[in-house]
Amino acid sequence: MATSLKIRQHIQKNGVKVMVLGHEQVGKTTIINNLCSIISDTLQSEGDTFKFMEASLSDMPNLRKLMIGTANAFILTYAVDDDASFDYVTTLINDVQAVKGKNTPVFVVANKMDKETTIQKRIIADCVITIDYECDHFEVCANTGKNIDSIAKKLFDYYGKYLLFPTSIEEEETYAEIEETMTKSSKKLRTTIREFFCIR
Ligand SMILES: Nc1nc2c(ncn2[C@@H]2O[C@H](COP(=O)(O)OP(=O)(O)OP(=O)(O)O)[C@@H](O)[C@H]2O)c(=O)[nH]1
Ligand SMILES: [Mg+2]
Repeated sequence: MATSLKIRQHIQKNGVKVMVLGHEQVGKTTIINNLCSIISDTLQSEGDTFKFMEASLSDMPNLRKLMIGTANAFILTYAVDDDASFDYVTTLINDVQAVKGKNTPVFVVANKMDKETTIQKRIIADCVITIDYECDHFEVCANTGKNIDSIAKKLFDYYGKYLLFPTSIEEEETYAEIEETMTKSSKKLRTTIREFFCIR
């Protein structure tokens, strides 16, 4: 089946599972609460199209890998006043990419932008995340909700199209696939008949 159609069916059935990971106390729950209210305002429904799961899991690498396998998108959070939480995010990126490959959406979120940090630190963090790891990087303040909407927008960029009706390209792909399947099965039927009647 065409890949985009498969993704659509999976998402319409199961929703988009977004895993929010990071060190303890970096603001994961506050970010999720902000995202849920933005998403329910945007979609005008309380439905669970986007399902957020939160985990710290610093000490349970096997469980972390198991949970990573079930998610569709990742929000990896650190706090700008906690250097260890940034280092942990880089470990998480490696874990996510090892399990899900490089095409899974990974959004790295620098939270607590209201706290003190330097411009050098911000630039280095941005280069590491966007250039070395090729992930999206957002600077937010979950306490005030500042810039959380850009994370929501990015989630919609990736998965919004699967919540709408199929595009004409997807429909064409499906028809082409049905035709191909029919051609294959009619060939198989012809061969079976020929074999049955010993026709060469
Ligand atoms: N200054 C500041 N504090 C924040 C911000 N976001 C969250 N906090 C505070 O950080 C603390 C932890 O926030 P949570 O959202 O519970 O963090 P968490 O990562 O879910 O924490 P655990 O689940 O316990 O690991 C709370 O006291 C929040 O008020 C922020 O943008 N700025
Ligand atoms: Mg929490």
